[in-house]
Amino acid sequence: MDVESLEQSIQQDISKANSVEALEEARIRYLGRKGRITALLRNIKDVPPTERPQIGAVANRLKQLAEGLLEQKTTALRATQTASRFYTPPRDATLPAHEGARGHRHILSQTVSELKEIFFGMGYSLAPGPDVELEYYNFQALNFPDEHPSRDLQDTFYVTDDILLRTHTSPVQIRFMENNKPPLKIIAAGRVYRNETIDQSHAAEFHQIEGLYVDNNVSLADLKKDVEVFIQQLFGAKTKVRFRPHFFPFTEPSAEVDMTCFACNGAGCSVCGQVGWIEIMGAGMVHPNVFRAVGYDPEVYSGFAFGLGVDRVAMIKYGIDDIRLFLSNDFRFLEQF
Ligand code: FA5
Repeated sequence: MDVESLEQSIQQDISKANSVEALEEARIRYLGRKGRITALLRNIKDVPPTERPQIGAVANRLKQLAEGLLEQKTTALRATQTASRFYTPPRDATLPAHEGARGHRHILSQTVSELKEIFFGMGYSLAPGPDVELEYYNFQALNFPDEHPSRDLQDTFYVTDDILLRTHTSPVQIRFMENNKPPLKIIAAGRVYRNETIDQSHAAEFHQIEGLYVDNNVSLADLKKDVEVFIQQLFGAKTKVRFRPHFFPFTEPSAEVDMTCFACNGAGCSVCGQVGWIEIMGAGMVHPNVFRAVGYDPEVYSGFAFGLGVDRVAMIKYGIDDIRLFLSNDFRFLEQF
């Protein structure tokens, strides 16, 4: 038997073993039931008695060597395994950061904020009002007579006979005037609901901003000035504004307000249907019956009001050709803004 080469291979095999499994294989190879050192010890009985002490001593030394090396290696392997569980690869602080998916405000909320800021800058403050409204505030106090066909102007979602989803932001005028005395200059912003046939420019749920200014000597000229200042701040100083006579039960005289088309500057194009103008809001001088409903004397006070469609403004401003996109929840659309 070549003791020296056996000793060498024990040392090599154990030092090469780099996993618990490889180490176990090495143990079995030398110290297992059929292992080489085990065989050496078992075969002692077959050698002549005079050689037995010498062979026995060699076999025991190899056994101790193998056991010692196995124990050392086991401890070393366990230590690296424990360490590797806590190990995290070094970080490269110069790599660009991962941009996580981040949300942002909806384009309509952004537009409402922008419009509010313009009005705040013009001296208006914000008045609140509910989406679910009494019929009285939405219609009656705003001079829509009972059973009058003017109520059909706005097809209504009724909750009960006298509760409905507001069809416009004008009821906030009544709520505010009931609780405050002039002079007052407010805007109201929020959702409105109409039982409409939906198409490219008509939604059943859309957004309005209402304006109301009441004092002793408010005139139509004041209304025109504020509307003009607002539109020019939003769309640029070159934008022109015109008032077309119209009818609203709660204003007299009433008007629809047009601005020169942002796309063709008034020349006529497909955006404005070749007319050069785009309708942007309804407006007028507060009707005396509205003042009477809130206990104001129409001989003492006068005022103007206007109501604009926020969705339409956003469509004009950002060149969006279908109002339905706003509530479609389509990320490809929303992510553009
Ligand atoms: C009104 O709602 C009046 N309350 C506005 C008003 C207030 C007039 C104060 C006078 C004084 P009108 O129904 O025209 O008016 O709606 C006002 C604006 O809302 C329209 O100019 C338009 O921009 C927008 N609008 C109306 N219907 C829809 C709809 N179905 N979808 C999207 N926007 C609409």
